[in-house]
Amino acid sequence: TQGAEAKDFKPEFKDFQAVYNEIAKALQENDDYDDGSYGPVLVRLAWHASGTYDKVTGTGGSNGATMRFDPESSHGANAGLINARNFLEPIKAKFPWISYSDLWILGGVTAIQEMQGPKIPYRPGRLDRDFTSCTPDGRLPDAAQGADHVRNIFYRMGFNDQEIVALAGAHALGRCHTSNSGFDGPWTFSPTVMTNDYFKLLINSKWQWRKWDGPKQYEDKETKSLMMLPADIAFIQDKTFKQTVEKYAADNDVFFKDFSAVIVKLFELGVPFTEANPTYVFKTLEQ
Ligand code: CCH
Repeated sequence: TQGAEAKDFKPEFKDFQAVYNEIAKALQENDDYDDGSYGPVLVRLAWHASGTYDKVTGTGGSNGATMRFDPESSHGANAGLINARNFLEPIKAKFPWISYSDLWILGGVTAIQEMQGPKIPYRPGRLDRDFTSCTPDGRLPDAAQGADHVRNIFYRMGFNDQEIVALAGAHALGRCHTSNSGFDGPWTFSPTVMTNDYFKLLINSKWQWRKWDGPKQYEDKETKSLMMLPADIAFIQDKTFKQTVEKYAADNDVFFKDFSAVIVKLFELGVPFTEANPTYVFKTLEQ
């Protein structure tokens, strides 16, 4: 059934689990990328595909996978995500029945679970759209800005303050690349493992401006090997945000539970599911 065309094939749980397994195996096999994993960049692809959503107009969101096309593929915020899209191409070739938009989100779900994160329930049903559905530039957050900007961006998608902080915990993963954003470095010491370390470090480390030629960013005073963006430091400068940072720094289980719930919400923004779309919880490769 693997090679069947979309029109004559009704995929079930086992078919999506097979795609999950293939992504998970490719993550293991391609351990020469960045800090040893394509996981973080897959999470970022799923987030940038989803985070264009505008609740007022109902435009954007993960339904469509419009980042395949110009102008969205060339938006500054999406620099470097070609690596994630290319990583998933052989998976798409092996399972042609899955839409790009379902595949990109499954890539994010797989990456989070395989990097020891919480289970992320998944609903298929997204359909690909063409370039005419590309969203305008400027819908994703600008890392150089602070709490007001972050609120404006995420309120537009329909999130509240607690949900914004929970989502930001994804910065436990991955790093900034001067070639993509101009910023440089990882947020945590274990950028390929999902933890609440982002929150712990925000609270417990001393953050100072880094002295360098690049864009304004923070470094930890002690090791100078970690970074925070101005938009990250906003979460401890703003009293309301900071309370939630403290909650997640104190309890990884609470963070994992809230992170799972809010990333499911992110991944489903603007997706016209019907009653016929079941929710799947995938086994990790280890299980
Ligand atoms: Fe992020 N993020 N992000 N981010 N992000 C970057 C990298 C990752 C902001 C800015 C940046 C979320 C929210 C925000 C990831 C997940 C999420 C980079 C570096 C910048 C800049 C890109 C580069 O140079 O390659 C800002 C600003 C916000 C909010 O205000 C949310 C929400 C999520 C997911 C839920 C992940 C993962 C990465 C690492 C990517 C990699 O390639 O390692």
